Amino acid sequence: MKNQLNLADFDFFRSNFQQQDPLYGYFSAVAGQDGQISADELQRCLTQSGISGSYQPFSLETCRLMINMLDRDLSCTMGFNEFKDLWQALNGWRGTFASFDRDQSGTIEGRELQQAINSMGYSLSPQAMNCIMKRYSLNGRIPFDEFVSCAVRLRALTDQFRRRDTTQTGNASFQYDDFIQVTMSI
Ligand SMILES: [Ca+2]
Ligand SMILES: [Ca+2]
Repeated sequence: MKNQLNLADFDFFRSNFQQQDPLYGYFSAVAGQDGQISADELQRCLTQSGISGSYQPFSLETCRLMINMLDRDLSCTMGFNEFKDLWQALNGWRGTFASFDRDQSGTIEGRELQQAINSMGYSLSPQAMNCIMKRYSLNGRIPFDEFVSCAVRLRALTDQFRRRDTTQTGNASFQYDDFIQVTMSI
């Protein structure tokens, strides 16, 4: 009689566990045979899932960003665990967006953005907030998909920065090539 689990048992349990996850059926239907979600599959699935509600669907560019941000195994596609992380993050951002869209215009404006960003744990100067408004708003209004795009980049850039800010003082030094790699891939 075996009293120790071997790796094959572990894989069996893990895949059983995944199959019981309600998101898994959905994930595998979207991912198809290769078991990975690409940017265009993600776009289709997010549009069909209705996660953006009455807001405009996500652009392919935003979908690509979302995959890059969570692509821990650097496959350029999204596996099940990465998809679960995304699902959780998206629900969080949708909640933040809805709760800070105080006038219920379906878009986030200047002061609402400041509060939303603070609530996500970032503290940015008015100049940085201005840059974000300029980059993501149309006539001073930020729609949901742009808001998600902004949240994705802010999170990914902050992660990259913190990894290099070894003394945790808000200062990091980048080599030129490293800086280009970080900013061009996000
Ligand atoms: Ca991946
Ligand atoms: Ca609003």
